[in-house]
Amino acid sequence: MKLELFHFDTCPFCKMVIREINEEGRTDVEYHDIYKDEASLQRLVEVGGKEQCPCLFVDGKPLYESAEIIRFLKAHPQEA
Ligand SMILES: N[C@@H](CCC(=O)N[C@@H](CS)C(=O)NCC(=O)O)C(=O)O
Repeated sequence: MKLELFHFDTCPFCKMVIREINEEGRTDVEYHDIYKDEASLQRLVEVGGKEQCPCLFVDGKPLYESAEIIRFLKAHPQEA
């Protein structure tokens, strides 16, 4: 399962998701800062349909809403 988090530095909802990732000790999430990488912003808008962060791409499919993302991460621990 490929996990990619679209985020930016000053986004409090992104920070909640990143805290969860760190607390779980996950190393399986690839980060894309949408304001440091124009291609990431374009991909988020093209695939997700909006610029809202955080957004977790799960095998390329967008999942918005920090609470939903955290729920998903808890339900899908990092695979060995
Ligand atoms: N309910 C959402 C709120 C997310 C949100 O408001 N994100 C802001 C940044 S902190 C954003 O991306 N705003 C731009 C937009 O929605 O287009 C969540 O919990 O993830």
